[in-house]
Amino acid sequence: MGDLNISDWIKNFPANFKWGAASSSYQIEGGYNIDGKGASIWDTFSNISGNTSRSETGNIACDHYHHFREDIDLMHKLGINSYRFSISWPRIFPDGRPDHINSPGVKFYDDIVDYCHQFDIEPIITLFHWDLPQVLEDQGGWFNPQTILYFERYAAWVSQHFSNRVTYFCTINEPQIISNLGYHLGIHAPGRHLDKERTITLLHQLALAHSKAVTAMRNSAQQDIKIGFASTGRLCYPHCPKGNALPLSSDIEAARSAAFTTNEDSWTFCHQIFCDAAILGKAPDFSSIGIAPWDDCETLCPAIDFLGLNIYNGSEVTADASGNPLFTPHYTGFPRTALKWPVTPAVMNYGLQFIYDRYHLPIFICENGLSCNDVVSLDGKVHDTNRIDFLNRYLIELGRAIQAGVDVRGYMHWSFTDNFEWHSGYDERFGLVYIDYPSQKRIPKDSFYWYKNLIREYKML
Ligand code: GCO
Repeated sequence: MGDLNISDWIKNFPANFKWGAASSSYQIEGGYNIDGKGASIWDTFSNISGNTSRSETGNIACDHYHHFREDIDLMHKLGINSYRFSISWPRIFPDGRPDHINSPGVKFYDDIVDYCHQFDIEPIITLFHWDLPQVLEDQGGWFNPQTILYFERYAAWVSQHFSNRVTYFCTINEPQIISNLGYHLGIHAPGRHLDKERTITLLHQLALAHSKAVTAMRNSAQQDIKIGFASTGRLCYPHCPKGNALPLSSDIEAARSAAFTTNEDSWTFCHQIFCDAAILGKAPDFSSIGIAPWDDCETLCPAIDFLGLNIYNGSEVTADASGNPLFTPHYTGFPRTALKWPVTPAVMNYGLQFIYDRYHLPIFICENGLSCNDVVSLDGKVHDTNRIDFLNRYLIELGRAIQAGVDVRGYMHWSFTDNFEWHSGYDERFGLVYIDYPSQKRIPKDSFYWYKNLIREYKML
């Protein structure tokens, strides 16, 4: 059977599958200082010259603040049934405190949620996608217990206000990246350079904030809601022989072991450093880097309903004679994205199986996609054949994971439109929709129509 096309796999996808796309507030909204919005650490960080590529900022971004109806009209045209976006905490609570609310900010998100519902697009809200109120950072940020209290109150407020129209919520996006890039390497906001111990402490604070938020949201919700968080980290996959031959079981187990081994080169970019605590109530293993285990993990794991995974690529592993993992170097000319990330579709199958076997939670792919050097061709279209091939390959592997028994509930493509790629600025284009930034014109790429047709095929099953 031909399995080189997702059409051959689409029937494996479960009923009521959420076909969506994702974004985040700072990367798309713009309107960084209008209508009462407070400053976030990303407003501060990106407006310091030199902190981002060509000192680009999210001050305007895709101006989603003024174009959100046009964007949601395009989502309707795309045919997605869910849209994952994040709320800018300081747009609702300008200084982070729950006693100072900004009504225009609330109205913006009310309008997004209500307009999505007009087209039967299910909103999925992320509470924290990195834009911490600057006022709170100035008061010690996540190290200050008051910030965690305010996050808990913010989460409770969002749950109470939106839970009559929103069912799915992510508390925090990628705590691993927040701690590593924002607080250890300092290439993301707030640009700190903490040592390993303080970085791991920061990660613990995020786990504490997550746990408090989950409980507060459940207690404030108007109806039953589903809560999770979005995790990222190194995942591994076994050497996959050509054709339909299965990998060696020894390679599969070596890849599984490597995926969850925290060592010197993976201590900030792995799922288990957050998920073991937040899901299993187990202390993540930091012994390889000389950090003592957390002693309160049983308090960090209130039950959640799903695990969000942001998966882009992984590492191939084989087993040596003793069964120990050996990482396969990429051959010369290995396929890569515009950001030079390797293209490794098999990780969407085996990486997902390893995660599911360890955490036993329903899974949402909260992010998957690639940056391409997209341009508008002379015919006025954007022929992003690399993205179509990437989507086809990764979704086939997602189909294999589902066939292997992984409970996958949805796929949110990263991203709906091109947007601000953090310290890399606007060169990196991840969208299904091209943004011409000077004019803010939206141009659906060829991949938009490919994804649209796939979703239509699924609906016709
Ligand atoms: C992340 C963030 C997104 C990125 C995307 C591409 O995973 O880093 O969640 O905001 O833009 O993943 O890097």
